[in-house]
Amino acid sequence: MASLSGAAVSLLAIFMVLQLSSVAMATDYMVGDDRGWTGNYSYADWASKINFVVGDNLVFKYDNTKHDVYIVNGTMFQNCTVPDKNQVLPRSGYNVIPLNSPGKSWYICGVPNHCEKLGMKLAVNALPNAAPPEQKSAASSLLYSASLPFFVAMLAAATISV
Ligand SMILES: *[C@@H]1O[C@H](CO)[C@@H](O)[C@H](O)[C@H]1NC(C)=O
Ligand SMILES: *[C@@H]1O[C@H](CO)[C@@H](O)[C@H](O)[C@H]1NC(C)=O
Ligand SMILES: *[C@@H]1O[C@H](CO)[C@@H](O)[C@H](O)[C@H]1NC(C)=O
Ligand SMILES: [Cu+2]
Repeated sequence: MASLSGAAVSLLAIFMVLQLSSVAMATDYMVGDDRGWTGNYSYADWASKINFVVGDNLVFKYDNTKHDVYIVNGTMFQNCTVPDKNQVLPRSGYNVIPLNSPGKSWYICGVPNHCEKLGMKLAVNALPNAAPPEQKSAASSLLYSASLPFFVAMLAAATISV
């Protein structure tokens, strides 16, 4: 009957969501929120309110006629040392940087004085993902395959009764 196959479809939808949820945990963080990547803003304060996790993305949104983004190391961050120009991220005004590994990473603006005078410097500490993605997806696919015979039976019942 219609309601039976409807229930089967909802069940399938639920399990698809369960499957997806193991990869949908990553968060995109707009650096500086509505201000974006600009001068006279405390990126230390901004970062201190967020628990970054491996898999999250940093999104740098900026006026590309005024600013740029470099990935640096801790020493260069502290000294506002700008790397070689060829290391600048594509000056598109919108750079998405995945936090691929746990630990600290550092970002500065390379325009003269913007790092040291305007505070355009960001340090982020990414925590390891609580459960490794492969563990989570293994658990949900186990759930999925365990429920599959049930789902097939419901679908068969629905088809037969039409
Ligand atoms: C930032 O602050 C400095 C000093 O207060 C000021 O001269 C400058 O115009 C400001 N820059 C921006 C982009 O707001
Ligand atoms: C940071 O990078 C500079 C330039 O590449 C290098 O000389 C320095 O040793 C690095 N420092 C750390 C702590 O990795
Ligand atoms: C960073 O600054 C410190 C102290 O001001 C200085 O001793 C050091 O040489 C600087 N390092 C770099 C890589 O510029
Ligand atoms: Cu800048």
